Amino acid sequence: MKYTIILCILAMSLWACSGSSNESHSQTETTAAPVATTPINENDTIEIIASGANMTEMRFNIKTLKVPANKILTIALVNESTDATMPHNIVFVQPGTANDVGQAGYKFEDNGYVNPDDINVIASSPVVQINETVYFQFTTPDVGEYEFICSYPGHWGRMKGNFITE
Ligand SMILES: [Cu+2]
Repeated sequence: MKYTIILCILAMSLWACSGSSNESHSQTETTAAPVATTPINENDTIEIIASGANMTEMRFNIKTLKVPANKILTIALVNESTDATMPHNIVFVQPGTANDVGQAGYKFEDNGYVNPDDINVIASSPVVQINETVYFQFTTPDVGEYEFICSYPGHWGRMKGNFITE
């Protein structure tokens, strides 16, 4: 009787082990899946998630945002960070200007860390605090390959990606 129970427990833990390893395997695949969003229709809202509890973990959940050119786009920027020192924004900029816009941003806290006169800024979101979501809308530029960053001080080097309109 005891043996049977032990065998049962053994069998169950083996099954549980293989089950959980399968789970983590598929989870890894999900994380590694292509991060580009597919083209969207006008009036769709694109959700972009910023996360990470510190300066090395902070990230956007997408590396490439691909959308139609010259359309009104609504972005929902979600801040899933759990650390209050991690506010974020998202700033869409002209090609090759991510570093310049990012570096200039820290002087403009009152304008969400974006220089209001910066001609390289296409659009920028308000700053979103942790556990909050901000929505903002803008018209996408002509067909091209642009960039996006978080211009919160110290973030733009890590939090950046490609913004493609087609
Ligand atoms: Cu940020």
